[in-house]
Amino acid sequence: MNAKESLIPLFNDEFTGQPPAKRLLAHLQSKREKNARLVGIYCGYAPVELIHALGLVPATLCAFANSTIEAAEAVLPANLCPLIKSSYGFIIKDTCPFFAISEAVIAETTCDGKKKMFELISQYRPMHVMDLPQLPDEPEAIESWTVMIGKLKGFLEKTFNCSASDADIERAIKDANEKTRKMNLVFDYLALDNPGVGWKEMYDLFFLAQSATAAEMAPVFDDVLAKLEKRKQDGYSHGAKNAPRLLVTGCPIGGDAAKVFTIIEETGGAIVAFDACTGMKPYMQFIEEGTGNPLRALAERYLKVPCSCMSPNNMRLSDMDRLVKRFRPDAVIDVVLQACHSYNVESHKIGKHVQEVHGLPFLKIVTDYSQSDMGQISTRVEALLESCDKGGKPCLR
Ligand code: BJ8
Repeated sequence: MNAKESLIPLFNDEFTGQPPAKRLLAHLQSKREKNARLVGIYCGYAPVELIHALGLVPATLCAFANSTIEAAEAVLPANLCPLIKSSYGFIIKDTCPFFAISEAVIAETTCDGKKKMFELISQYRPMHVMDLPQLPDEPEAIESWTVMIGKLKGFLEKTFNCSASDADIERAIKDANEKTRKMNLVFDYLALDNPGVGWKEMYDLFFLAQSATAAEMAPVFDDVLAKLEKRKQDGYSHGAKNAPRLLVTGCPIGGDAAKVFTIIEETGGAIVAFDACTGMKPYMQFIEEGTGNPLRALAERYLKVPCSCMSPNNMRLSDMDRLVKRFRPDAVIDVVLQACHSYNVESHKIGKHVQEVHGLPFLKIVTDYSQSDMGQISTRVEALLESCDKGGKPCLR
């Protein structure tokens, strides 16, 4: 039996090997059985700490399946981002199990397509739209976003007939910081020369942590960290030893878009950093504790989410610097979902930064949720990995 066959999965349960959403759904259903009430979220700007402080549970809604796009295109234009089309298709086909058990939805004014899609689905659940300031460096931005988080609090309190004191929010902030701290201990294992974990197991963790509190995650983290340490001691490497290390940045990736991760690993690359809202972005910042104004502390943390809807989005470059320093990638891949104009335009700046400041090869992949471009992506990733072997620094666009 080789090392891989004898390996104990990080999550060794009835959901092992299944899509990570199944384990998350089971977690949320068990919460519902204990009378918890759920709030649907779509975006990295939704302040989940506030939801927890109110005694509610955040549920990330479905957005990553090609199968719901055809139905969506009966209403939405075909040349729209697949994430928006898929989200909408799930709602009109009534196939998102997380939406089915959510009693309200939080939306944000991020990109235009999402904003307009939210209008269309607002008829299905009580919805609160947060007006996101998009010039984060302007002094009014923090004032405005603090007000918006306060308005969200009012909406949730009214809709769910609940309340949260400053002390409740402060407790939720501490819990979130603990989750961030533990998650970063896991990330330390990706920074090793030969990481002992691949994208699927990382996604098992990312998915569950979207909704669970640090207290609920504590036994999971203990177990995962112990297994990762054992893998390290055993000299286990998820892929080939000394495989080229890839930092993947860009649009959120999940479900059918995760084909890119599969291709990278099958082509011989090791993914060492997941720079997206579906990966490490929620764990890049701590929230200031004990400020006396926890809503503002939340606003400060969420204004630092480096989304391409922000202008300028300088945080994305400084986060990139931190990630490159910590995870030492040999190349960077920017994944842009088709018709996502903001990430697509921003890609030029990211590529230039990666090559000129860090001297790393850069590959931009524009894709959707179909599987038809897998061969072409595979060829381009292979070329990138070869260039890493040769120490080349091409820009493959
Ligand atoms: S905070 S990245 S989760 S908006 S990919 S729908 S931007 S056209 S998903 Fe996102 Fe929040 Fe930003 Fe994160 Fe529009 Fe682009 Fe589609 Fe996007």
